[in-house]
Amino acid sequence: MLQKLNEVKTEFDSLIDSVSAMPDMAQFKADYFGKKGKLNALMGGMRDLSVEDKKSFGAKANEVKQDMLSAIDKRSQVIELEAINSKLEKNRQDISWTEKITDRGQQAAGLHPLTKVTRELEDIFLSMGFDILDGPHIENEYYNFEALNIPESHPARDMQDTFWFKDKKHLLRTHTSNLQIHGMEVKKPPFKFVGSGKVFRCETLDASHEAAFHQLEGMMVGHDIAVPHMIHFLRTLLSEIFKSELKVRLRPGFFPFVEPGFELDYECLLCGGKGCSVCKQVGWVEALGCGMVHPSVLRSGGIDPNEFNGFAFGLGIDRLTMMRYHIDDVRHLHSGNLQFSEQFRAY
Ligand code: FA5
Repeated sequence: MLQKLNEVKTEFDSLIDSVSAMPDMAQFKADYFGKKGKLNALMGGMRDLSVEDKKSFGAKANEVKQDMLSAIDKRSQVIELEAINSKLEKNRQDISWTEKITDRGQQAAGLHPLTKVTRELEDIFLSMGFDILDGPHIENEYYNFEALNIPESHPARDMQDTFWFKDKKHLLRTHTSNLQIHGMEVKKPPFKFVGSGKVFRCETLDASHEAAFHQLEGMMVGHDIAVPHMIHFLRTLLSEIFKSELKVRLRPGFFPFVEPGFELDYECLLCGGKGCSVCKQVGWVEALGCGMVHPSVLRSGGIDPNEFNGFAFGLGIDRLTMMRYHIDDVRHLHSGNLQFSEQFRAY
């Protein structure tokens, strides 16, 4: 019996390393340990042994059994590891292209010229003690028109071609003047703030007109504020931005939310005032609208016009950026063309 046990063990040892897949291992295990397995068959023969021999054979058989089981475990682990490795090998991905990307050289990112100018404008106003506010692009009639002294039937509503939502109550703001109302709702006078962002108009596009462009709104409310205060702030702003005196002219302008109202033009820096497509051959470019805040607008903001007054202005950031960097068409700014934007990285 012992000899047979040794033979079974020797055969087991010589075969186990040739088992190379888990289903085969299950069969191999059953060949020895299954009901009709070789080890079970041997155990069956124990019936004929003396008690003494039964004991010693039983102990030996158990020892061999444990050895075989742990050999099966070990071999199974190897088979599973090999299966994982071969799967990985089959699914190997070539990611050497990532090295090729870095080989092309990494380019430093840069800010868009509009972002640069907006940040400069905000810094200038911060240094003059203004706060910075933000407001929604999607507005209702009240903030964009009504509270700004533009009632429903007012012809001024047609001055800015509006993108309306289907509900006919919401719109894409046509100017940043909505910030005046939002600002007055959260601030107690005296105050001064600016806020900038995108505005939208259903415009015919040309070198100086975009349908989605940027404005910076400013508002200052307090006691005894007069037009010269407003001119002082706007002059300071322009000379800081252009780092030199710029030829400007102020002319009367109509906006229902200011009285008196003005428009400020600067000499076209692209043609030096001679006339070009940006200034429509007149030598001047419309930079901003401004004026003394209309009493009914102050009232919309809960401010008593008998006690407080102030000025407001709305500046076109795109056109200012064009003058600043000598860009001859506003549409370049919105083209998303990297060759265009990259020129400004160094500025
Ligand atoms: C307004 O939008 C008034 N809300 C400005 C204002 C604010 C007046 C506070 C008084 C008090 P206007 O439509 O003129 O005004 O636009 C202001 C500036 O935005 C213009 O001077 C111009 O520089 C710029 N702008 C206007 N339309 C366009 C356009 N289609 N593309 C690029 N810039 C534009």
